[in-house]
Amino acid sequence: MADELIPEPPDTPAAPDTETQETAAEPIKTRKNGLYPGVSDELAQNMKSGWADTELHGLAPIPQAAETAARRAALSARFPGERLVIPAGNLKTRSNDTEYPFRASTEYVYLTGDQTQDGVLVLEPKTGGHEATIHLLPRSDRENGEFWLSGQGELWVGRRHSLAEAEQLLGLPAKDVRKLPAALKEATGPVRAVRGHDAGIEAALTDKVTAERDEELRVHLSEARAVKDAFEVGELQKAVDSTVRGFEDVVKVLDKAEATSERYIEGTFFLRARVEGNDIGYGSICAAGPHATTLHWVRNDGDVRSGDLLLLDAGVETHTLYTADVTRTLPVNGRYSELQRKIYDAVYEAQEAGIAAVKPGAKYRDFHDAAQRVLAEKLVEWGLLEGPVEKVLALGLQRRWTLHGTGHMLGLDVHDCAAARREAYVDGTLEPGMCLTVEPGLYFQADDLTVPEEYRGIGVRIEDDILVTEDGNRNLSAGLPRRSDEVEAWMATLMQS
Ligand SMILES: [Mn+2]
Repeated sequence: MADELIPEPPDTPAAPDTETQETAAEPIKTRKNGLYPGVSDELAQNMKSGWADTELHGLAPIPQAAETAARRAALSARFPGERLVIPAGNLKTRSNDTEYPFRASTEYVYLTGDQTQDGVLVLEPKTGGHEATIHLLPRSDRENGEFWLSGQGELWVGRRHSLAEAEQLLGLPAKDVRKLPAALKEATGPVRAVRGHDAGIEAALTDKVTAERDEELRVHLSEARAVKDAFEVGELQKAVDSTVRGFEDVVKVLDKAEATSERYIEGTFFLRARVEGNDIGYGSICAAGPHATTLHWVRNDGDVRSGDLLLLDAGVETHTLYTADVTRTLPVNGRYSELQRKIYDAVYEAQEAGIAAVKPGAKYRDFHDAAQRVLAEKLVEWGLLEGPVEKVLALGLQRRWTLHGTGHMLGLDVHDCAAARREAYVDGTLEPGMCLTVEPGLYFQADDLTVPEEYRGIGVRIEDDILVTEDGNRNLSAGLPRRSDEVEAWMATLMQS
């Protein structure tokens, strides 16, 4: 997915989510209106008992338990003597009493490996460091009817882990999150919280925190994620491998997409994402024909026509919430036209130059500059811009058609590490373990009168996920062909079967 990071890096924090959220501390809504018009004392009494003890014992810790402990230790060392509060977030209303699928905050997942809604990680300062505790909703109470009368009761939404089970899985002491807001209100001493996820927790801390200090916490957690550990690299490879299969799925059904619309492509990729992973990591961009020139085309409701290009930008998110971010621009009928190939090959050449510039010790900007130079050269060569190339690059004139930065960090977030300081990211230096996308593109809008008519409505982007290694880089998405002739051969095999 294209990001605006270069040449306009983010230097202002994203607006916090202001959506009103129900907090875990508030009384739980019951479904007595309509669904449960009345509950007799006899039924209420009956529902309290007759349930087996399903407590699980001897659970193995999650695979990344050692890594999450190391990340908490690094966080503890950065903010000694301060209470640190990292919420998972709450359900968000879609409409009336339906909610969007829950996705825990990246900071919380990074530090705990847990994905439970309403969870909160607290690092409590102690001499010599911190004690980390996870605060979660316990199993539903059967005595007071919460189990079956509350909309968030386990009978409605499914069994939760008990606090004792969560302790075994996560390697952390677990407490009842419903008691946390009151405890945070009473506690004294310096506090920092990650904002934007849990309004109830923020309300409990409102007179104890400042925006500047909370932002330092967010920035630290963003920068800490830049270098991936071995577990994370493995998850990113899984995400990419599933994404490769999702692209193959799409090529196999291009005839069905032609008979219907871009929606068929979106649905086909999502099937792979949901079967093999948790979800898609971002809204799939399934852009056929001139839609390819709209950078974030996610309406995906247009026609798919033979002779046009399909720009597919999509990524599977794993069960641990790491996402791939891959783009291929494919001829719908399996063969690039002469002009499509000329533009595609230019973008390919730019991407090759960009990937070659990804290595430890290189400046982060180098791969962007390398790719932009190739694209500027092509635009001058084709007569769309007047040379010399140096002048074009100095004035940024190529950007009318290159539009976006050439890549971004990738991880738990598709645009990972977005809160990092400039000097740690856009103005920083590549290190082994960093993972980033290289995704140059050329986009000729359908109404662009400055290019020959035949260029109009053509958009090409090629995007791969590149890991910085000790001696250079590794293309995690090398399983998908990129060169135009290889793309055609790969498509021919899939379209025959
Ligand atoms: Mn991207």
